[in-house]
Amino acid sequence: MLSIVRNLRNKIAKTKSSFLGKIAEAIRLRGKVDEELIEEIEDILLRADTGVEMAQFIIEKLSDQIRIEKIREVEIVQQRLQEIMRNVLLQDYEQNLDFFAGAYASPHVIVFVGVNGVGKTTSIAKVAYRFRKQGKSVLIVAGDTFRAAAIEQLSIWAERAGCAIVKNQQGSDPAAAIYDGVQSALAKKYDVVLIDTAGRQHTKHNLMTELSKIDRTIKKLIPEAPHEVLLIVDSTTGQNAISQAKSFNEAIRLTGIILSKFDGTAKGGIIFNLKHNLDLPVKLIGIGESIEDLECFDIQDFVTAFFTSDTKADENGGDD
Ligand SMILES: Nc1nc2c(ncn2[C@@H]2O[C@H](COP(=O)(O)OP(=O)(O)O)[C@@H](O)[C@H]2O)c(=O)[nH]1
Ligand SMILES: [Mg+2]
Repeated sequence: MLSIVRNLRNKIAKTKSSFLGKIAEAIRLRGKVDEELIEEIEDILLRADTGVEMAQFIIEKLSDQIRIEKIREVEIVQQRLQEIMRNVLLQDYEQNLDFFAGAYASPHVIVFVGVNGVGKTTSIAKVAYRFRKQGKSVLIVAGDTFRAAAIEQLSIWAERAGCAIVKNQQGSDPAAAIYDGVQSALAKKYDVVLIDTAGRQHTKHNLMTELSKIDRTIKKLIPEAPHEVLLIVDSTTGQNAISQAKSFNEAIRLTGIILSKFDGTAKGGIIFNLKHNLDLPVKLIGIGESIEDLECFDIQDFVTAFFTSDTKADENGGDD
């Protein structure tokens, strides 16, 4: 548990320093508690993609506390603000089950969806790698048949993760490729099936319809599958995530989010936005480009990693 927090803290050091660091800097430079300071903080929250409602909520709470406690010292403002932000994340906290340890069907079918470039293929490799480390047999299905390069990229990752891959010709019907893949997984008794899909804009109706078709295709073979449908959300692109999630969820029932690229983004506020606007849990968090850079997302761990002071991070081998 501790090592997860430490690893997470190191990996998100940049995100943390660009988001919380900017707030700390603004507070220090302003040096006094006034209206302008509050506005500056609100501005930073908004630019970090917390979303308007969340920023307003945090600022109102902070203003109330400043008034009630008659706060004059900027250090106290800093402390109160962090407490408020922590509480937002921890409110209605539910322990996420360990994504990789849950009891699952055989095969356990997971579909990865999202817009272009968010990290679907990379996330599949990371998930495959984790399951493989637990001794599970994993079959990856190349459901992104639009580009030959996509099939090629996935093959390379499958090899690195040490798992098998089913791929059809470029340009072939993705639903057919997925049908073949799931059928093969059933015949060969794989433990886990990971299905890549092409990136699609959530506003393109025909592409979203295709996702529904993929869902039906899988159900033909395994009525209760897919067991998970994960939407990959790119932390660096922020706000749009909410409308993406809503549209994808209409085409295929989502079960959770993978928040990718949380290392080195200035927009760590996305986590507040998702918490506030979506009913879907963030299940996994991507914290780098290598195959090991994925953690099960637990808000408690995240809050500890994100809000513990840098001095403590340094003691624990932090790199900032
Ligand atoms: N820094 C960082 N980069 C990531 C992460 N996940 C994916 N990427 C990068 O994002 C780019 C797009 O990833 P890819 O998996 O091809 O996205 P896809 O189009 O959704 O399949 C690649 O350059 C990845 O290395 C992450 O967690 N952190
Ligand atoms: Mg891809």
